[in-house]
Amino acid sequence: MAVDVLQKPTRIVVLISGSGSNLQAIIDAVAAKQINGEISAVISNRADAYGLVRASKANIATAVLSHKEFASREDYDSALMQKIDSFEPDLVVLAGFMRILTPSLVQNYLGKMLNIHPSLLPKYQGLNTHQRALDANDKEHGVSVHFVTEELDGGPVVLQAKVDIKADDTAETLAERVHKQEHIIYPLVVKWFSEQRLTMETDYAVLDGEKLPISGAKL
Ligand code: NHR
Ligand code: GAR
Repeated sequence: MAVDVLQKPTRIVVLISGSGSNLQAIIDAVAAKQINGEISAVISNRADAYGLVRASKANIATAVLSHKEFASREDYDSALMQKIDSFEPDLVVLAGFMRILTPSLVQNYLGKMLNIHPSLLPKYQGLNTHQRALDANDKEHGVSVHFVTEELDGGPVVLQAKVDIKADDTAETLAERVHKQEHIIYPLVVKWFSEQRLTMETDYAVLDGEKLPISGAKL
C-alpha cells in the first residue's frame, strides 16, 4: 500500500509578508499531491501582501495580524502564537516572513518550523543577501531551507541550491535566479517533512535516519 494513504496529511500553516511566490510553489505541490499535506491557513503581518490573494484563490483560510498594532514583540508573538495554534498545525512554514520571532515562539514550534533564506548559510544571515554577495565578489550564491531556532538564520540547514554569479548581475537579476531555485527546494523539503522523513536534533537535521552535514542534503 502506498505510504500516503497510511500517514495522515500534515497540517501546514504558512507565514508570509509579501508576494508569496514560495507559498504558491507549496500550494501547487500540495495540489499535485507531491506533498502529503494540506495548508490550513496563511497568516500575514501585512494586509497588502499579495500572498493573501494567492491563498484566497486556492480556498485557503487567511489571517492578518499586523505587528504595528502591538506594543512589543512579546505581545505580537503571543497573539501570533494563539492565531497559529488555532489552526493546529504539524508544520509552520516561514515563506518570506519578515519579522524576527521571539525565543518563546520559536521554542513552541522547535523542530516544526522551517524558513527559506536567500543565501548559502552560514553566509549572509539577515537581510540584503543578494547585494552582500555581489559586494563581496562571490562567485556563487544561493538559497537555504533550514529549521528555525532562536539564532536568526542559524538553525540546522536541510537543503541548499546554488547559482553562479554572472559579471553583469545586479541584486535584482541575481534574486530572480535564486527565486527559481527557491521554488524547487522549498516544496521538496516540505514534502520530506510531510512524509515524516525529516526531523531536527539540537544541532543538525536528520533525513531518512541520517544526520545531515552543515550544508544540508545532496540534491
Ligand atoms: N526568527 C527566529 N527566531 N529565527 C529565525 O531563524 C528567523 C526568525 C524570523 C524570521 C526569516 C529571516 C530570513 O530568512 C526569519 C528567520 C526578518 C529579519 C529582520 O531583520 C531577519 C531575518 C529574517 C526575517 N526583520 C526586521 C525585524 O525587525 C524587520 C524587517 C522588515 O520588516 O522589513 O523583525 O532572512
Ligand atoms: C524569498 O526570496 C525568501 O527567500 C526571502 O524573501 C523572499 C520572499 O518571496 N526571505 C527573506 O528574505 C526572509 N527574511 P516570496 O514572498 O515571493 O515567497
